[in-house]
Amino acid sequence: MALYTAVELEAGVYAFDMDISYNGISNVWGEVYISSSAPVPGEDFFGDQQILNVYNAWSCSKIVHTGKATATGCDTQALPGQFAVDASGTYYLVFKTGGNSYGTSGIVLDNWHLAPSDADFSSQNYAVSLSVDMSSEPLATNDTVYVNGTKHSSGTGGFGDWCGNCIAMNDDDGDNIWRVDLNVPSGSYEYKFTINGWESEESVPAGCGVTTDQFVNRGVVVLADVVVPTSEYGGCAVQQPGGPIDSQNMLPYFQFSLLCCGVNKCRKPLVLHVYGEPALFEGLD
Ligand SMILES: [Ca+2]
Repeated sequence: MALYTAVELEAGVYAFDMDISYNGISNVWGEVYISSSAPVPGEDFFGDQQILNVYNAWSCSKIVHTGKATATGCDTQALPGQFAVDASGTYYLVFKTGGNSYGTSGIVLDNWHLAPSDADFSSQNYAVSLSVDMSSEPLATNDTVYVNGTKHSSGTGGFGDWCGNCIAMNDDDGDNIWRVDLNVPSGSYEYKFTINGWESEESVPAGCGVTTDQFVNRGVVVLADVVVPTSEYGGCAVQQPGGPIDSQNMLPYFQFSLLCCGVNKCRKPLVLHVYGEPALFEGLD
């Protein structure tokens, strides 16, 4: 399930945090996203950027926590909860969770807080790991899979400026998962996977792509080292490990008191949505 709210943001850098407590969780994950598109009821949601890995029973063993969501220790980014948006507009702040056991007291969220940050993402390079599953795409012996994408906004670096055969991937172990590790300046990029330069290219599904003019590409915002989940060639990433949101899998208990924002750059929302069901939190302030 997920909870979300709309916020108006100017281009800039922001820090998100909230209070959270849980006790004895198992087989459960919780993540926070920011996205320029709203969640659609009944569909899974991936957002433009994951901004915080709050808890994850598979990759983070901490099962008891009371305090800031950025302090669970489960997010390995340099600046957990911090992110940048490069255009002003309406964004959706989404908390998404799923799994088996929410512990003895449920998971209590409180004091959602989003404020401008003075973190400087402007001049750093980060590692980006990309991978694509070619199992469903027949390849000849000498075929090579490439990444083709945008250059950095400064004009240099990035995803190869759609050059064809600049960024080759490899499948040395022959398991049909092609990988490449890039080192790129922070920023927003679009890209897609191709075969033998531009000999053929995948069609990225609109549901997990970024549409620019008539083109649908994959998108990634690089503000920290990032491992992009493996997608099928021409497909969307498989959500790991939580799987699609299960509407039956509801948290036993939620408590909110406040979502506040920094001066001038965003405003308090009046409505919190439970995955498209706003009435539950109407009038929250
Ligand atoms: Ca491989």
